[in-house]
Amino acid sequence: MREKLLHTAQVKALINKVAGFEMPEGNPRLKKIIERVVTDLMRTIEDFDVSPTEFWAAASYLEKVGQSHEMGLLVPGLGIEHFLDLRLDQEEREAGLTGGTPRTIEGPLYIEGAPLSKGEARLDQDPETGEVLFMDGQVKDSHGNPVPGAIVDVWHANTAGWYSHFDPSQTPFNLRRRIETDADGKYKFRSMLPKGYGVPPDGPTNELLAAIGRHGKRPAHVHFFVSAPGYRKLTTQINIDGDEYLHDDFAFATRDELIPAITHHTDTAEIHARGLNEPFATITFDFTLHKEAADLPAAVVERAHAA
Ligand code: MBD
Ligand code: FE
Repeated sequence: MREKLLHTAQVKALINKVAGFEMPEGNPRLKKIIERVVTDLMRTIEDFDVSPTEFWAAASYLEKVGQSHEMGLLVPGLGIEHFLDLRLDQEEREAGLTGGTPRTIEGPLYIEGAPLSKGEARLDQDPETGEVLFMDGQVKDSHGNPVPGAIVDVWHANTAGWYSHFDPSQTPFNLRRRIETDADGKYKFRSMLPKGYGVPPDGPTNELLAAIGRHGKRPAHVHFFVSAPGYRKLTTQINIDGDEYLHDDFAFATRDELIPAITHHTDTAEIHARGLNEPFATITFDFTLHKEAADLPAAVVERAHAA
């Protein structure tokens, strides 16, 4: 067995300097985190006998992830965004907060400032072929009382699996709306049933996933931020039941409570009553929000958004 360099005084001294421990300035917590990350990286290099050529391939890889703006894909793909959710869940549980609609990851494709309307909205503004979706529900507090004036901020992919803003073929804010709940805490919208998303096939996220035998597909889903004054902001998604990737999401966002029943309506009279000529789908889904309270982790996650 070769001696582990990491255990030598020389490398310990090196890491000590690297992390800034010898300087009075700087953030002490950050120094400890840098020490840990650098140590773990050196341990990985040593344990797996990573060659300099391999190491520089990894460094260029990360540079490419940044240049391709795919950090927001790599993070969920490696399960880290879901892990951050699990930690918030754990902190809330420890504070005695249970029940309510489960959170799940935001993902990288939210855009601020979608059109706001009261009670209802139509999300699809670009012409598409697919199945019309009517979704409705109620925002409630943990006692089941309606929360009027809540904002349901909803966004999803089109029938080809692409999101407006990131897909230049769609008009701004297509399939993105904010809906304020009515006096009964209710919201409803009309849209088109989305298709599942796949990471860009030629991008660095897919490159890594393929290299470890994985895919970059998500089941069809609809994203939500639900917020109301005095309540904890809920970041969540619903999945479209029946999708082949429902329990094989590259981003690990599926949760059993987030797969509402979907009804496909084929009755001609029902179709005509909706002013349609083709079968359509309906989903009803209620959101339960927790009251904001002291000693809870921040429910609002600050992160950079494309704009
Ligand atoms: C998405 O639509 C998404 O929601 C996530 C988490 C990652 C990539 C694309
Ligand atoms: Fe998404």
